[in-house]
Amino acid sequence: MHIQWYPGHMTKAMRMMQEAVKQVDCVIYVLDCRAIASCINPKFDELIKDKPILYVLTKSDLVEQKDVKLWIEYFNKVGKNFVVADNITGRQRNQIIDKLRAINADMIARYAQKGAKKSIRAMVVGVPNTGKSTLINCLCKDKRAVVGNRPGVTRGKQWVSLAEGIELLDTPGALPPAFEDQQKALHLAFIGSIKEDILHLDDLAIEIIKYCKEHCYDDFCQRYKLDKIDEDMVAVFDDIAKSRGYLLGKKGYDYDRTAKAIVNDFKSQKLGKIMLDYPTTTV
Ligand SMILES: Nc1nc2c(ncn2[C@@H]2O[C@H](COP(=O)(O)OP(=O)(O)OP(=O)(O)O)[C@@H](O)[C@H]2O)c(=O)[nH]1
Ligand SMILES: [Mg+2]
Repeated sequence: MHIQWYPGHMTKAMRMMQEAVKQVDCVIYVLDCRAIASCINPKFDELIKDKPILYVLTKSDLVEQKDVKLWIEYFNKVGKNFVVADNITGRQRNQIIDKLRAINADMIARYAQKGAKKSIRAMVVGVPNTGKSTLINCLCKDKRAVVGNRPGVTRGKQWVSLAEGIELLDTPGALPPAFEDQQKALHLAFIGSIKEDILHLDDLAIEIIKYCKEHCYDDFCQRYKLDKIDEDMVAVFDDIAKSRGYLLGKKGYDYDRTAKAIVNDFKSQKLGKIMLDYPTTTV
């Protein structure tokens, strides 16, 4: 399976960010805890290299705490500013605001010396569907930005002001123009950052089976009441369809329904709280 998705609206989004970055003091770089390394877009890194960066690791509720700990150790080791967050509870709101103030401390001090108070302007960037708009809504305690569980929900740019003197710029999710590492592209597909229409559902389901075979064999067997995961992918589809009763009359098994079930189960954590990337690669 080869994944490539770089629609026109992403080129437009990158251009908008190139202009906007000149007007901001810092950047909030949103990474999905399930695939932190895959969410790194080298094009963002280039764009924001001169700005203070706060990494917000979202969707921490979708991974095991012991796994997130490995990333916490990593970020501490390399000395990057970060907050692990879950936008469902929004519990880390004050922590994020404090860190934003901390990374802008020099600028705040410079203005204070002149007796002036300046708001902090932060641009929120990230690959699609990582929770940028949801994070902004958590921070402003309102549903100001539109959210949705699919890539490409935010299209234009949108400024949102917080009472604390912070202004946040929501931006559309953008991917790298090409994926050199298809493993990362696959992980992005698994977390819903790639538009489903360009992925073949059965191919994606096969990749999920292969992943589970290596990383969560027992959970997979238990979910579909299988004794084993067969070497032959068609046989795995047959076994699951049989156990689930996904039949197409006398014509055999319903592979579309089987593929859909596998993909949906994976995305809704029915196959476990899976962290796809471990901190072995440089972020
Ligand atoms: N479980 C969980 N879901 C989250 C979290 N943050 C966001 N979501 C969900 O993730 C989906 C995508 O959220 P958005 O805020 O629209 O993501 P985005 O990064 O703005 O996406 P684009 O605008 O398409 O780039 C939505 O269904 C959110 O409800 C989180 O911390 N935990
Ligand atoms: Mg958005």
